[in-house]
Parts: sequence; structure tokens; C-alpha cells
Amino acid sequence: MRIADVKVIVTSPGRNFVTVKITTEDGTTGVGDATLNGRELAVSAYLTEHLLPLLIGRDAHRIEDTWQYLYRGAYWRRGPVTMTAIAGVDTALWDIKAKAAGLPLYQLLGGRSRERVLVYGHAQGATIDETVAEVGRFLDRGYRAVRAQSAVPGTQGTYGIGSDGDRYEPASAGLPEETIWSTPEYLDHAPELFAAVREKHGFGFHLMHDMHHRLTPIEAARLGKAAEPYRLFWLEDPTTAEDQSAFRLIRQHTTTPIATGEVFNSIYDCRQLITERLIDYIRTSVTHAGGITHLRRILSLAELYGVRSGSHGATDLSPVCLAAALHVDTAIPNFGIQEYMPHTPATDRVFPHDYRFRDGFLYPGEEPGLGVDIDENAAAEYPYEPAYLPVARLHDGSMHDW
Ligand code: CS2
Ligand code: MG
Repeated sequence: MRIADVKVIVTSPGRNFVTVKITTEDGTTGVGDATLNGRELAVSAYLTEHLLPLLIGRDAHRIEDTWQYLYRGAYWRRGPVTMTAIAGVDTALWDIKAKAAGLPLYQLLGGRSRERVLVYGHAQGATIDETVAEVGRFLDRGYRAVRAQSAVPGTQGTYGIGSDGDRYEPASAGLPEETIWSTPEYLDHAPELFAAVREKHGFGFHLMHDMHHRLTPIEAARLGKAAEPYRLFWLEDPTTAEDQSAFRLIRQHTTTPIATGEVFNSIYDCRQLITERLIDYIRTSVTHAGGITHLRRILSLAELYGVRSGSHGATDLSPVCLAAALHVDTAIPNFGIQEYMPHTPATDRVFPHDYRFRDGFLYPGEEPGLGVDIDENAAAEYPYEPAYLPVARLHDGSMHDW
């Protein structure tokens, strides 16, 4: 089954997406998400200039060999751009293989381990009261897990607070938005948010919160300890995770479960976190962690240490990524939860798919392959628009982590 054509489609139905589309000589097509928020053209160029010439004529069935060829053949290994590009190719090849077999992809990953995929939604608000009310709206819609984020007094442009209902799209046109962060106010504010949510809605659902890489280890330990009475499902991204050993300090002080990994792109970014049980959920995604082939390796390692999946699923990962994630989520034994932020109608029009949300769960379709495609005519209606993620500074003007 030779690869006859490979396209990189950049489209922007409200936000930028990069999609790899592979066509074999018998006309079978496969798609893969290669979107890297704020750096989309870097991945698109890596694919177009460096990977596509290597793929024409290769056997599409040789997924593992192609992964090894693209990873080890580059000499310069790992990194978000390289691994997102490889992910786009890898995911498209899995799509093709499943279509050729006439099976939904999860059947090629070992078959069903579960009937449905538990998801969590994003409740956000400018105040604690607004956020508490928003959590209620998610519970009314049947969600069994909700992330709560509210604006922090004394900061400007708090992470996670958007203006588009239950969607949060942090990237914006033009140069990066400069936000102002203040940890002292945040450390006082967050426990009040958790208390208010539990006070109003009780403990009958999973409550999570994203610290978004902002704290030092001891600050994260303090917040984890303060959160214990509110029984969080997880505190996410407590600190910048390049320093995996720093999580030992957090673990020494709190039993609040820890999730991290959405920015990781290889098993080496999280090997210590997993093997020392410094985290409870690994958030690596199909799109940013080298595709289905590499994500399975990470999740298999995690299984050995009792770490469960919690894959990233914000709207800057396309429906192609979400469809692939649902097949992986359906098959693996150590599934934890799947992030789910509904895409816009324009995005769903560009990426028709068969997964469905019902009563707090997502259900992948039974179509052969991933169950998602890209409508190239619709995609052509939305040209690329330069956009950046924000940056964060402290009140004294120094750079912080966004
Ligand atoms: C967030 C994301 O979904 C999450 O947990 O961390 O909103 C993240 O900020 C964006 O995906 C970055 O592009
Ligand atoms: Mg996050």
C-alpha cells in the first residue's frame, strides 16, 4: 500500500489548525492533527520541507518503521515541532491502516476496554460566583467532571478565562498579549474557589483545576495541601515540568492528585515523573507526543506505575486529535479522563466526525479508521491567520510562565 500523496493543510475556522492528509496509491486517505498553538507554520514547514519528500513511495502499513525513520533519521530528536510533525504523519497512517482493515481504530489497539469515555468540561468566570454558576451549568448538561478556573484579583488576563462561553481559546491575532500574574493573590484565591464550588454543588462530581505551570514546587505543595478538604480530582501543571525532580517536594506535602504533561513531547519528558510515581495522571496528547505510536508507549509505561491517562483536549487540538484520542482512550487499560472542549460549528464543518457527547461521556464512532475527515473545500475558506499565545509578566515587569 504505497504512499502516493501527502498534503499539509493549514486552515483557520476561528483558530489555526495544521492537518496532514496522506493518500495511498489505491486512494485510501488518512488524516493527522499537527497543530502547535502559536507555532503552526513551524510544524507546517517541517512537514512540507523535510518530511513529505521522505514519505512518497513508502509502504503506508509500516507505521512503526516510518516512526523510527522520522524520529531517528532526523538526528536532531524530540522537541514540540519535530514530535508534532511526526504525530501528524503517524496518526494519518493509523487512520489508513484501520480503514484498510475495515475497523474503527480502537479495534487495532486491542479492542474495547470500556463502553464510553469519561470527559471533563471547562467552567470559567470573571468571579468566583460566576464560576460556581458555570460549574452548575456543566452539571446540568450531564458532565460528571468539571474544571473550574476564575479570574484572580490583582492579575490581568488570568489563564483560563475566555470570552466565548464554554470555549477557551488563548491564542490571539497580532503579537502576544501581555498578561500580569501574581502568585500571592492566586494562592489566597484558589482555595476560596474550591470551597465555594463544593459548598454550592457538593462532592458528587469530579472537580479539577489547572495551575498552568505558574508556581514553585513549595507554592504548589501549599496549594495542594490547602485543596485537600475539597477533594480535587487533580491539580494540573503545578510547576514548569522541565525539572521532574521538583515534583518530589510537592508529593512530600500533599495527597491532592497531580496531573501534568500537555506540553510534553516524548517519554523522556515524563519518565521520572511516572517511574517515581510523582504524578497521578499523564496529560500527553496524540498530537504533541509523537502520535498514537509514541503515546501508547508513554501510557504503557504509566500503566506499570499506576499512573492513568488524562489527555489534553483543548480546542487548539483539532477534532482529528480528539477522534484519535477517543480510540486510544477506549482501548487502554489505564484510562483516567479525557479533556473535552467542544469545537466551534465552523471547526466541526471543516472536520466532520462521528464521535458524540452524551451524559458526560464521549463515544467514538464505529466508522473504519479514526471516524473524522477534513473537508478541503471548507478548509480553503479559512486562510491562516498569524496568532500568538499570551505571555505572563509579574507586577515588576519580569517574565513569568504563562
Ligand atoms: C490548557 C490549555 O486545556 C488545558 O489544560 O492548559 O488551554 C492550554 O493553555 C492550551 O492548550 C495552549 O495552547
Ligand atoms: Mg492545562
